[in-house]
Parts: sequence; structure tokens; C-alpha cells
Amino acid sequence: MAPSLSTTLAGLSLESCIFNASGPRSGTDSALSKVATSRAGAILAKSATIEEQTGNPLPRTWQCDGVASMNSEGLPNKGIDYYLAEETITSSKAGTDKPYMLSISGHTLADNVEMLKRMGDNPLIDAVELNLACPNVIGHPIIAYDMEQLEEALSTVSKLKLKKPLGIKMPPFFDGVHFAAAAEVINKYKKSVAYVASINTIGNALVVDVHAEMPAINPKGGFGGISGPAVKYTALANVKKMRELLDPSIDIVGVGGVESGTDVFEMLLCGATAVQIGTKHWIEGPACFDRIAGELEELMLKKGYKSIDEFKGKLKPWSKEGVALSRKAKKAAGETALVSTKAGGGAGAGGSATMSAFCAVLVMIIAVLLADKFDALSLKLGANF
Ligand code: RRO
Repeated sequence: MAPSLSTTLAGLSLESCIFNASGPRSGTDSALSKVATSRAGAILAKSATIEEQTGNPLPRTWQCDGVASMNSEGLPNKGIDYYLAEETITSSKAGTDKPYMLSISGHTLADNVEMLKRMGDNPLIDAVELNLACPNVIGHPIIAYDMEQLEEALSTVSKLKLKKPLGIKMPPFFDGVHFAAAAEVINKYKKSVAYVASINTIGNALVVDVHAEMPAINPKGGFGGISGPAVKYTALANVKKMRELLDPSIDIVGVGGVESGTDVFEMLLCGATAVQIGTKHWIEGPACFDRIAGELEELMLKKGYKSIDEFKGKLKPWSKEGVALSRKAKKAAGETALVSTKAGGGAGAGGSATMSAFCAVLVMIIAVLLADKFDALSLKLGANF
């Protein structure tokens, strides 16, 4: 039987712990319906502002080396009323009963309050993610890097007594002092914050186009948020640290550079309750949810896990025994890979490779014997070959 990928996030039951990050391919009902009909466990809409907006000037994204991507989209979205509308939500869910989650990223705290009031107790909405980490709004800092603003936002929102679970999307932190400061503020509002999603893109990076001797993207002097595999290690550290510092009642959602079932497994080990996919969804499309869910199942089967709770948050401390175990596992995997490559891969490749090696040795023995016979014959005949 396939292992279960189910999880409970912010009190919601998700069939799979993997779903989309707000951002790529999440701005319209048609894009969201493709997420819904994949193996994603929930549907999360693009961060909304009060009014529809087109975002920053083009070009505003960069994808190149398979290691990192960059964007400075500047919150293009259809406006909060679109994401709240029954028509949008029904169409986005595509006949599934997967949780539908809003994301909001107002230009001001008052905008966020207004959007949360409009959401009210809309029965079609299962949760709301308050984005406190967008790096790309021209003239606005990243809210959650300013502890006073973070506190003000959470204090204001907690007074609204929301009817829906609230998640907050956080920027990456890089130092213990900053982790501790952010966690202290969030813990004060533990009754209002159901989950923390870490991390948003690493803000204000710069990609240089060496041919044109200019930035690779147009807005904000070329500054944008970095995502993709390069940020996974920062994301893992943020998930781990937030899990350690936050009240256990607050779930952690891991996001940042996740591309495979193994990446999801790592996030879960570090304490994530669910994992979002952003850049890979952007590049590969919604089929990534099927592939990644399958890979996670395969890994869990191999390791003998039946549910994610068996390993969630159980990252072990470094040890010499661990090193030996890892070396052994890598060696075993390496040998299998070598054999598979030689035999053309696939199941049973190991058997064919052994057979090929046996045949090769047999051919060599026959050749030596024949050569001996040939020498003897040529000597007999006195011929010179
Ligand atoms: O739209 C964006 O430019 C954007 C947002 Br709202 C965000 O939260 N993170 C990001 O990398 N881009």
C-alpha cells in the first residue's frame, strides 16, 4: 500500500502535504483549477491587493541556470474581490474538495484589514495567508524585517477575531538574533497565527547580463527576489529554526527551492507540516505535484515510513554513526547506479550486467584457447602469421 502523504495544517485536513506556493501560476481560476486536479493537497491563490493591478514593468523575471530564478513581479493580481468570488472559487476547485486558501498582500496595513473584513466568514474560504515578505513593491520595505511593523500587523489582525485560520508568509532570516526577534513577536500572537510559511524569496538580489552590461530585469534597478534550488538551504534552516522557536501550536510550512520528493522529505524532517512549491511549479507546471508526490511516496516506501508523522520534525543530531550509515547507503546507491548505467538501466539491470560480464570472460577464455590452438597449428604448418 502506498504511504500516506496526508497532513493537518492549521486544523485543515490535506490529502497531500504538498501544495502550491502563492505566486507562480496562481493568479487565475484557470491556473488554480490545474493545481486542484493535480496531486496538490490544497489550492493557494496569488497574493491579492484591494484593486486589480498589472505589476512591475517587463521584463521582470529571469530564469537561466537551473540553480536560481529571480522575479520582481510587483504583485500582479486580479484584486481581492476576484479571489473572494464564488464563481472564482468554484472554478478554481474544479469539483474537488481541496481547501481553497487566500493570500493577501495589501499596500498598507489598512488594506490588509479591509481585505480580511471582506473575507469575513465566507464559507468557501478555508484559510488566509498574510504575506509579510514581498520584496518587490517599489517604495515599500519587507514588512517582517521590521519588528515594529511585524508586531503592529499581528496585533491589529489579532483584534479582528478572524473566522478563518491565519498563516503568515515570512522572509528568510540569516542570523540567530533575527530569528529570535521574529519568533518572539509571533509567539505573542500564537492564538491568532495558525501557521508560518518560511520562506519568501531572498529579496533584493541582482543578476547582471554580462553581454549588455546591465541588470537582467527591468524594475527596481534590477533588484528582485531569488528562488529555486539555491535558496533551499536557507529555507531548510528557517523551517528548522522556526520549528524550534515557535509555540508548538503554530504549524510551519516549508517553502523555497523544493524540486523533488527528497526535498519535501528534508523539509518535513526539519519540522514542516506541509510544503509549498513555487519556482518548480512555475517552470514545470502543475504536473510537478504528481511527480513530487510520487517521489516522496517512493522514498517513504524505501525507508519503511507509512505516514509523514513518523519522521516529521525528527532531524537527528550529527553523529559519527550517521556518517558511517550515510557512507554505506551512498556506496550501495552508487554501485546500483553504476550497474544500471552499464546495463542500460531499468529493473533487473543488475542481473543483465552480471550476465554480460560472464559472457565477456567466456569470450576471452575461448579467444585465448583458440589463439593457442592457432599458434600450434601455424607452427605445425610452418606458416608465419
Ligand atoms: O509579486 C511579486 O513580485 C512577489 C511577491 Br507578492 C512575493 O511575495 N514574493 C516574490 O518573490 N514576488
